[in-house]
Amino acid sequence: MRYSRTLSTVAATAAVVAGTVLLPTQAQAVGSVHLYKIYYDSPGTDSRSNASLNAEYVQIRNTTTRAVSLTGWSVVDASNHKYTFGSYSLARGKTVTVRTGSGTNTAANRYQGRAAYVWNNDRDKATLKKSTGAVVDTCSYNSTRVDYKMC
Ligand SMILES: [Ca+2]
Ligand SMILES: [Ca+2]
Repeated sequence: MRYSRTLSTVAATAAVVAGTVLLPTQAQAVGSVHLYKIYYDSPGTDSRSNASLNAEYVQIRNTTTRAVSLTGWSVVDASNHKYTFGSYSLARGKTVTVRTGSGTNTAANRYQGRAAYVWNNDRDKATLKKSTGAVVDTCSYNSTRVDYKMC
């Protein structure tokens, strides 16, 4: 028992060392910034109240190991309604919620400041673009049976 425990301790130590050594290489290859969820039919009657508008949102997640600047990035719908991020950095492992209505921007919530809905209740398509216009991700849905889409 003592011998095998020593061996496993050595193995575990070696794994930790190997992991540490490999981490910088892996960090660049693992994860992405992507569309995560679209909540397109806000709960209840679509009254266009600010609360209802803000219950409609699109989420973007950063699964990389580094903060990613989204400054100048945009999200557009199928009709080319466009939201462009101002100065903003999405921390590693975090999700940002881009709400349709008005509000005060925070790290977790950004506001499009619209008076009408963006995400159609039946079908639509979100496209996430870099400031260069390069497409990072897309997410489509075509259903009225559910109120949101996990991308
Ligand atoms: Ca609704
Ligand atoms: Ca739309």
